[in-house]
Amino acid sequence: MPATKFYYFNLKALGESCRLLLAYAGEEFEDKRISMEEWAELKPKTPFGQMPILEIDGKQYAQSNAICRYLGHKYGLAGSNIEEDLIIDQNVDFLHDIRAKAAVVHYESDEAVKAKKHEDFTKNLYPVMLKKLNEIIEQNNGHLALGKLTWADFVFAGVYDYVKTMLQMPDLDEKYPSFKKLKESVVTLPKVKEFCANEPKTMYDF
Ligand SMILES: N[C@@H](CCC(=O)N[C@@H](CS)C(=O)NCC(=O)O)C(=O)O
Repeated sequence: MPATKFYYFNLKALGESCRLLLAYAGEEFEDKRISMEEWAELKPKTPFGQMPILEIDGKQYAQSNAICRYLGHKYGLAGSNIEEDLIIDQNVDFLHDIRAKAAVVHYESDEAVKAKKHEDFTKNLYPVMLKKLNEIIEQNNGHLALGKLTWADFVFAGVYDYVKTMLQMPDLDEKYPSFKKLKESVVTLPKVKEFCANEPKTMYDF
C-alpha cells in the first residue's frame, strides 16, 4: 500500500478540503500538522514553498485545488466527462474568487485600508457574489456542481468557516442557509464525521 502523508498547518483553510477527501475515502494517511518552526525547515524542500503538500511514496504534490481534483478523480467524485469536469472547476474557481476577495481584506495589515476595503466589498461585491453562490447551490440540489456530491463540495466544506471568518459575517449561516447545509452534508458523511470528531482544535473552529 502506498505511504501517504499530508502536510499542512493545524488550520481549517486551504488544506482542510484535501484532508476531508482522504478521510471520505478511508485512505490511511499521516496527517502531519506542521508547526511554524517545522515549516521553516520544510519550506525550501517543497515544490512551491507552500502547503498543503500531498506526499505519495516519497513524491510531493502541491496546490490545494490540484490535489482536490486529483483525489476527486481517484475516489469517484469527479464528472463523467470533460464538460462535467469543467463545470466542477468553474464553480470551484468561483468559490475561490470569493475566498480571494475576502483574503485581500483579511490579510491587509493597514487597519484603515482594511476597514475601507471591507466597507467597499460588503456594499458592492459580497452581496452579488454570495447571491450567485447561493443560486448555484440551490440549482444543484444543495451541491456546488452537477446536482450531486462531487469533490467541489469538499472544497466548500473545507474552506467555509475560514471564508466566513474572512468575510466578517458571523451571520452567514442565517443569511444563506444553503451554505451551512452544504457544509453539514459533507462533514456528516460517516467517515468524514469520524475524522472531524478526532481532529485537533484549530483557529477557525466555531
Ligand atoms: N495556491 C496555493 C496557495 C497555498 C498557500 O497559500 N499556502 C499557505 C497556507 S494556506 C502557506 O503555505 N503559507 C506559508 C508560506 O507561504 O510560507 C494552494 O492552493 O495550495
